[in-house]
Amino acid sequence: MTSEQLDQLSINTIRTLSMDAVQQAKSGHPGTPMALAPLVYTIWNRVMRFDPQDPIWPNRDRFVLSNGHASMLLWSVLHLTRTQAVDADYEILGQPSVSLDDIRHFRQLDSKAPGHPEYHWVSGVETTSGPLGQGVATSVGMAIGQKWLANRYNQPGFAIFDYHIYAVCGDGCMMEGVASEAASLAGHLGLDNLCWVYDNNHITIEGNTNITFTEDIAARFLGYGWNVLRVGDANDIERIEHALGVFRQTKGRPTFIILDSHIGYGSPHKQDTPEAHGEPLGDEEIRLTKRSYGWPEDAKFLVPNDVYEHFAAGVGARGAQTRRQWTELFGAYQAQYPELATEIGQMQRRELPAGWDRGLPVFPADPKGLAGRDASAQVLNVLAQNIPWVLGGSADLGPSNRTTLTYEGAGSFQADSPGGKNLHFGIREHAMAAIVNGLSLSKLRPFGATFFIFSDYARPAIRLSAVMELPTIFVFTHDAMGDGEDGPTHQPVEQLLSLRAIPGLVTLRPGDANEVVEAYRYVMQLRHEPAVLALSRQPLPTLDRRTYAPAAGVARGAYVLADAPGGSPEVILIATGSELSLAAEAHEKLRAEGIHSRLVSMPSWDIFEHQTQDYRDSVLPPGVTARVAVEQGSTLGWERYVGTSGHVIGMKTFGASAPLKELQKKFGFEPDRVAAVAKELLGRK
Ligand SMILES: Cc1ncc(C[n+]2csc(CCOP(=O)(O)OP(=O)(O)O)c2C)c(N)n1
Ligand SMILES: [Mg+2]
Repeated sequence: MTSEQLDQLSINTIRTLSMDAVQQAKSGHPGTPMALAPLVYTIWNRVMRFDPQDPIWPNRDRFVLSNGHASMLLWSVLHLTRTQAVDADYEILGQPSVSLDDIRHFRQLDSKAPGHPEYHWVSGVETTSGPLGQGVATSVGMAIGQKWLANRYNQPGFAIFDYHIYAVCGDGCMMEGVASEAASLAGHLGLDNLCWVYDNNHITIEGNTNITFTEDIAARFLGYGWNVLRVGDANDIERIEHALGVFRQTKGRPTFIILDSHIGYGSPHKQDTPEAHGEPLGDEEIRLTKRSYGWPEDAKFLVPNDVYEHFAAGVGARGAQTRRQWTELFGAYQAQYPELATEIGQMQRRELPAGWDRGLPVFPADPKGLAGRDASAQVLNVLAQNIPWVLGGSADLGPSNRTTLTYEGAGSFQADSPGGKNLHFGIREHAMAAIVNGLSLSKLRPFGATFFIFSDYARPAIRLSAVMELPTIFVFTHDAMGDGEDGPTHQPVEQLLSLRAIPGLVTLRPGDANEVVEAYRYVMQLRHEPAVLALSRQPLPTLDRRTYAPAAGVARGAYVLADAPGGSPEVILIATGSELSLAAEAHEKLRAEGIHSRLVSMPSWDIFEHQTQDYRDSVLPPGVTARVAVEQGSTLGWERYVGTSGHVIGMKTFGASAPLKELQKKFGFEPDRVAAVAKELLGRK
């Protein structure tokens, strides 16, 4: 067979596997894999430095399929390249990442060929995608990550990190705002390690894009400062390879390749139709399409042996060689730069360096206290110095969030200063969270920040953080009505509840400066869970830990801060964040009146839910049903802890624009009210 014939055979294998898998599953998206098989073939077999034997080799090129519905592209190449499976401890398991049997069970329970690309479920998937726009936005984080890693770790003669990031996207990704936010920042930062290929097929679900999407996309990306290329025929693999070569030569800006394609390519009745997007072709149409490819019409899930060999000779051989060279290089690097090499190893395994928590502040009791955001600033500055790969920033609210790293040498990340640890995301919350995901996928330890209310703008990417089990950190300040005069648009109500509802996401709302320290201490040790810190804008009294229990209790999600005599309360007060000191005052008032109350600080439902039943019962004894929860957020959900005979002092409406003191009065966040509610529950006046 000539090499052209082998190319074609490989491309048609991807196409027919995709068609067969979708048909078998009676669900999925055949048309785009049929159209983009030549592109994905070219990227993988001709260009990418990726070793199927070690899919987590740190200097591999990254491939992101942002139009995740075309997942059969990924399952096909992972299978055909015989990419190996890796487990959560980064051990290579000696079995394929995606077997032919997985492909036969496309979209079925337990198959390694699920509906959309799932990081953490299938080795070789670099990021979870499916919500359109997320993949490309995440790829910008990967590109920032590569630049930062190269700046810190590359040394003369040692290009330890010089990989590229390729992302494929469709009309949907290009319409989503998050992609625009991310592309704008990528252009500003001149990320020349990043290449997006846009599948310009003029088709989305509702029909031709002339009903929705008629902008001049080339002009748009030129406007962002990208290098814009066009390949007019998605079947022309030489042109595709050439364009990818131009990308690698281009310095100082990212590359955008517009690829004109035909969805459902080769299908006599479905090509260029929206039906090809998301419906099985049907047995008869599959036969006709296979005929048009010159493929055996009745063969199903056919992989000619030559195709495995062709991939082994292409990406397999190139990947093995580049990884071998890199491994040798890294050996010499270890000898010459042992500390840097150790850092790389720790980072790759998501470990913390020795002494990572050295110098974390301990705050003395102080009735005037400190704002959550100010305590956080001190902690972040310590952590970022102790852990070289902690970096992050805010969506233009650094001065308000207090997330700017201010120590000598922290620096700002810009095109000409890629070693900076302060990232400036601009007013782009959604892209910020996706970029934070991309940085975390690059094994850095990133944080992103904004006002808590605007977590809504970042939420889809925070959710993906949890889906992917990434240890990202989101620092959200102005977590309640503390920004009083700004009014209801800026006062979170349902945000705490909505984030608590995301499985696997650890949401923490610390109640004083020492709880902020302990919250960070807990979060830093997470390896597979993202975390949200909801912090106050206004000062909160720093509790006197000689009379109250130590803040280390934060690590259990909730703990008894102060108790009734003999540890047998008649009423329990539960509070979080800025309401903790208020509940503490109420507790003192009740005590002065001879009422036996227990004060519980509950900075995190999520962590508390993971404690043993014994521990949970020791904090909230089932026999004590008079319970009051106080939190400046939606009351919804607190029934879980106060039960049917308890009471929640929270928000049932939006807030209002006024000074905080007046808002606290209007909405009932006052010690007297808390004490009064407790007494009412006990039937006392
Ligand atoms: C954020 C988001 N909105 C909606 C969808 C549902 N959806 C999946 S594919 C698709 C159409 C995508 O069109 P395009 O990107 O052009 O893909 P093509 O059919 O050309 O492959 C839509 C609306 C989604 N996956 N993500
Ligand atoms: Mg399209």
